[in-house]
Amino acid sequence: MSTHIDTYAERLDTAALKAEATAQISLENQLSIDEAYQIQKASIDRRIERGESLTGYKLGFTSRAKMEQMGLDEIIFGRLTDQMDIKKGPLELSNRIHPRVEPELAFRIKKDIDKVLDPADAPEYIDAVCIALEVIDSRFENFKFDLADVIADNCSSSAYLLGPWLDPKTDIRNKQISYSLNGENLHTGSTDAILGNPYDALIEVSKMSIKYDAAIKAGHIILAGAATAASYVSSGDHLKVSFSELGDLSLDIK
Ligand code: OOG
Ligand code: MG
Repeated sequence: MSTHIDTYAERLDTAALKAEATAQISLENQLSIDEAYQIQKASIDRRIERGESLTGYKLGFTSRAKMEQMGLDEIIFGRLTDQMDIKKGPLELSNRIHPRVEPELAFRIKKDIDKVLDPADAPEYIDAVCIALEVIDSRFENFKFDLADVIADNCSSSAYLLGPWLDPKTDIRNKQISYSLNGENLHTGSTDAILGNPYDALIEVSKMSIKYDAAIKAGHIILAGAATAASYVSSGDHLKVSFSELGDLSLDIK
């Protein structure tokens, strides 16, 4: 593996470990998208060498709200580890830089995905679905990045919180989402804001998996991407997201 891949992987991994922002890589080096995914993989491999295990993958920029908020419009994918699962919370701020929280849906995968799925195949691969929150925490200064930067930085992944797993046949289409912080409504949206149909997240992640040789296995979790913009959180905040009949998720910020 070439050294600049390892050097940047170490730089991003260290920034996450120390909760200290680093300069955008794009200010000094225009990485290709392939190189950015190699850096992502190498930085997650460092976590795996420290004892974490891969729990699945996430998609990013699957809704217009997110594309507009971050100024990027290509779908990206990142890797999730067991250490990112914060169960019920609270969210610790001390080991993060400038976290933001966003509402998501998650799928649990029933059998290994070894091809690009089409919409008709998707149900066979879904073991369960749930409502979820994702905590993103760019390792770059001022939460600013270009496409290659954010991919190298594992798509800003920091933590996730999953609701109870629901029957895979649960209707997750077109459910109203309302996101409030300390009792004040910040964002509203719909589960269909994710790609126009959240099941399409499985199609997209299967394409990424084949293209970048990132095996999706039975039991893996897939985060479909945020349905609304993300919001910064600070110590003492109480966040609540309701997903209509699918339920509510709350998170305290410590
Ligand atoms: C990149 C990650 C995007 C999503 O759900 O769209 C993402 C970022 O916004 O920092 O996780
Ligand atoms: Mg997300």
